Amino acid sequence: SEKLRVPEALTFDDVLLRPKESRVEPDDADTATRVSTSVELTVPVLSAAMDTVTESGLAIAMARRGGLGVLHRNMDIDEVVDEVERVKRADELIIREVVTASPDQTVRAVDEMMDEEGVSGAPVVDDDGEVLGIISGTDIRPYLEVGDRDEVREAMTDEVITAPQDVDARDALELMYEHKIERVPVVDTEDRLTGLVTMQGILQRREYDTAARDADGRLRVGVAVGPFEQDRAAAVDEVNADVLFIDCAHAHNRNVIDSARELAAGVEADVVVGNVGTREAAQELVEFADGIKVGIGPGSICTTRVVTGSGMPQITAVAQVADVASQHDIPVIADGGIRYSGDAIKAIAAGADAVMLGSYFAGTDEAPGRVVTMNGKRYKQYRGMGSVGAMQSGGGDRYLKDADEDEDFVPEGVEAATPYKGSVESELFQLVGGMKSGMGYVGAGTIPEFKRRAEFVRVSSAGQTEGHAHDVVITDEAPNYSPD
Ligand code: RVP
Repeated sequence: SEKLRVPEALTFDDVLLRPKESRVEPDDADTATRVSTSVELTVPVLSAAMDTVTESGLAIAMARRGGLGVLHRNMDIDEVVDEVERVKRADELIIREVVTASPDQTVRAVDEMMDEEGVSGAPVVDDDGEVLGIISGTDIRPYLEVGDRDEVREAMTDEVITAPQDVDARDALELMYEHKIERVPVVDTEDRLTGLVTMQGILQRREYDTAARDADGRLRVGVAVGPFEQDRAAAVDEVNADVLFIDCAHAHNRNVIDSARELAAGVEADVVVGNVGTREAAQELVEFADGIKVGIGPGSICTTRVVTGSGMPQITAVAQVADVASQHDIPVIADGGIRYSGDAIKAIAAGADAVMLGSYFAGTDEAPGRVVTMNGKRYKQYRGMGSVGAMQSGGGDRYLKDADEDEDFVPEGVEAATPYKGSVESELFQLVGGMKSGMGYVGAGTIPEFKRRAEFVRVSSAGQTEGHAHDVVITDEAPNYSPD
């Protein structure tokens, strides 16, 4: 029958990169890429827009290390606006939420307050916000010991060095060196406090020299938005979100496309649209999208393929979309199914410009949720956005046929646990390190060159078994490998 003459579609385990002559040492491989037409990253990795993965904590960590976090949309619009602002403020030169002391507080109260807030000094301001002085641990200690004159007004340094509103890092550092101080309050023309620059903040910005930053030097952040959520899109655009991700399980849908096109036209931010997995879908999206996200059913917690009988193995899906998108110079993001660094670099070989991961990051400290212990091993919760739990707790209409009807869903995801992994820093180091080694095996020093040069070979199931650790008992855990 004609019906049974079907094309083959491949996924990660079906292919390997064919090794090629190389002069590229992994350390020298440059992973710079684009996630959307105007947003560049030094690290081609995104964390998934899921309520057990990306909130401001992980988004800050990702952007500092050159990647991008995409905030999930299981929260109200004002919450996500706060979250965007949190990321945008994280590495700002001028801290805007300043812990202040008042002149008639006791030094003991200020000491406790500074302890609680985790700061080692505070500007002292009057009721109008005018800066009267500055108080630090060193000012307080002797007063705590002696204990007679214990008002802040007595203990503070009142010859306070301030900076004007347009201060830059260089000026601020000069003031700090000249006066041997570690923090400089920023004031308006009437001496009212508008912010604070700290030595620690300046050094921290220097430490993250490959961070993903916008034109004003603030960290970049992505935000997931439903295809029909014009209000959410406008609100996060207003607070300078860098990339909006139209978040839909099947974006090759007329209503979704029409609405997404309108939404994209109304915002300043770049707009990535997904998910899709075919050439025809890509053809539609290249008309208006600034990036295309690929993945129909590959996710670790995703049951779309089993529940609906549809999907597209991820390597073929990425390759099909990239064939079309590359002709229009639109970046492609491979979303879901990545377990190892090798999968990530295979996705790029298939044509993706960047990869998005959920389960890989859900177990880190920076992801929301607490650590639980089962059978003596530590885990964190990880659930699909189309799982019953995620859909019940908010705007999980990604998988709902009718967004108004929030009972009786047909879930397309599961609720699970994933091994606890510690800080995201070492996870990202392993992921990106493995990807760079992959670039070395193919002899490509940059991502665009790698995409041109990479070739696949088809792997049999015997070949796949051979590729994993086999016929041994693993005695020590490797930081980047655990057998499934
Ligand atoms: P993974 O990295 O394999 O854990 O996959 C994460 C991706 O899975 C997400 O970025 C999203 O595209 C998809 N997802 C999220 N929820 C669900 C679901 O409930 N089916 N799928």
